Amino acid sequence: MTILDIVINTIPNQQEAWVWFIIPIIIGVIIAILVSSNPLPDKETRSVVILGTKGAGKTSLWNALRGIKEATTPTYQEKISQFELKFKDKTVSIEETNDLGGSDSLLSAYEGLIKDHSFTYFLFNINRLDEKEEINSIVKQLSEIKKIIKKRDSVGLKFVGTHCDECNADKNTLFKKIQKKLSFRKILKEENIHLLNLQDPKDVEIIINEIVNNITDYA
Ligand SMILES: Nc1nc2c(ncn2[C@@H]2O[C@H](COP(=O)(O)OP(=O)(O)OP(=O)(O)O)[C@@H](O)[C@H]2O)c(=O)[nH]1
Ligand SMILES: [Mg+2]
Repeated sequence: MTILDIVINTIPNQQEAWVWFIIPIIIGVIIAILVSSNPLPDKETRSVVILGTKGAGKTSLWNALRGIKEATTPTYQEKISQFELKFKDKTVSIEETNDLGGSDSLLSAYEGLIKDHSFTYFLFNINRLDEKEEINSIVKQLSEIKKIIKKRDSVGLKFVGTHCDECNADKNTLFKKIQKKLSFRKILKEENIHLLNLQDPKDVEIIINEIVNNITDYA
């Protein structure tokens, strides 16, 4: 167990101000490791993983990628069967996987999802960055993802700040706020994050385009 693990495990029980002062440093260290993986899917990418906090929009994103227009309910674990993702004249096959809920009790299921050559989108609600529960959850989940990614070959990760439509700030201001809240230096670069409204098909198209145009066409 590293010092980082010890600090992460004590955070949920601590209410003192100093704990919240060091959080950007802790998350910043984890993010520095994560963003050193691939910033984009690539020709070797074989599976897509969508993780993140409760209610961030994981199921909404899976539904939008599959063209399903349904209201979502909180997820425990749902199978996502293999499907084809199209953008203009290109098609790629997305491997069967699971849609996991954002509860910390599902951290142990991440190991089976993040395989060699997988690309992870990590979702969080940008309007909840002032809430301790959201920050706790981000720390725990990123810490688990970091441990798994270190054991895998050729993996990538990108952050997705969701619910952009529910705040009044422009994207530049939002990006700066996220940088300040989540990383102690400017570790998080614009290439490492999307700021989206997942209810807007044009915003979802940004992700579809990114996956389809970077993945090998093996459908
Ligand atoms: N306005 C807005 N609503 C969103 C956005 N993304 C998701 N939602 C809504 O937020 C709620 C939660 O979305 P889900 O897709 O169920 O979230 P989830 O991450 O799968 O949640 P869990 O399965 O509980 O972890 C739903 O009512 C969505 O319609 C967004 O970008 N903007
Ligand atoms: Mg869900």
